[in-house]
Amino acid sequence: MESSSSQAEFDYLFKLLLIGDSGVGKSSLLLSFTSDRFEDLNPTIGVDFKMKYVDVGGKKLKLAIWDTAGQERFRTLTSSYYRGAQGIIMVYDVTRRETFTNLSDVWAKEIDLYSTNQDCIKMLVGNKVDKEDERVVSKKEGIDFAREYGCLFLECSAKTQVNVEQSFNELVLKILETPSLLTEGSSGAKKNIFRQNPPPSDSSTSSCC
Ligand SMILES: Nc1nc2c(ncn2[C@@H]2O[C@H](COP(=O)(O)OP(=O)(O)OP(=O)(O)O)[C@@H](O)[C@H]2O)c(=O)[nH]1
Ligand SMILES: [Mg+2]
Repeated sequence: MESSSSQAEFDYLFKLLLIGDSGVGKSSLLLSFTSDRFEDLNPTIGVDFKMKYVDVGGKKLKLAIWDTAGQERFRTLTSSYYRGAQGIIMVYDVTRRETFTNLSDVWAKEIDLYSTNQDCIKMLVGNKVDKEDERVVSKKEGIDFAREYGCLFLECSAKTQVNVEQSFNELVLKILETPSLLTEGSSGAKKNIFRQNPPPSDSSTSSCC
C-alpha cells in the first residue's frame, strides 16, 4: 500500500470502522497506520475520525476511518456509526482474554444489529503481539473465530507496527473485490469537490424544447 501522491482525486471512498473493548488499542492502531507513531493515548470519548489516501490494487482510495470508544457508556452513540461502513475491524488484545470473549458476546452482535451493508467486510485483529510473554489468546483461537464468523484475520502490534498496514491493506483489497460495495456504498467514486463542472453538452444534440 502506498500513500497516494494526489489527494485531489480518488476512485473510491471507503468508510471503515474500528470496534472492540476499551484499551485493546484501536486508537493506537489508527495512529500507527495514519501517522507511523505510537504514544500513550487517553481512552476515546465517543468517536474519533481520521482520513488517509492510499493506492491499493491500482486504485486511488480515500479511507475515512472511524475510531469508536470501547467504553460501554458510549455504546448508544457509537452504534450509529456502523451505517454504510464497507469494512469493520474488530480488535482484541491478545493479553486480555475478556476482550476476545467479548467479540462474540458483544461485538459480533453489534455488527448484526447496526451494520447496514450486508456484504460489509469484517476483519479480526489481535493486537499487542509485542507482549508475547503476556499472551493468553493463541493465534489458533483467533484463526478459529475468524473462520466461524467469516472474517479476515491478522495479529499485529500498534507499538512495533508489525502487520498494521497489512491489516488495512487486506481489508481494503477485499472490499475492492466485492462489487456490491463499490456501487452506491462508495458513492464517492471520482467525487471531487474541487473539480470543475463538466463542459456544457453540445447544444445541437439537446432535445430541450
Ligand atoms: N504494548 C502495547 N501496548 C499497546 C499497543 N496498542 C495499544 N497499546 C496501549 O494500550 C493502551 C490502550 O490503547 P488505546 O489505543 O487507547 O485503546 P482503545 O482501544 O482506543 O481504547 P478506547 O478508546 O477506550 O476504546 C494504551 O496505553 C496504549 O499505549 C500495542 O500494540 N502494544
Ligand atoms: Mg480509543
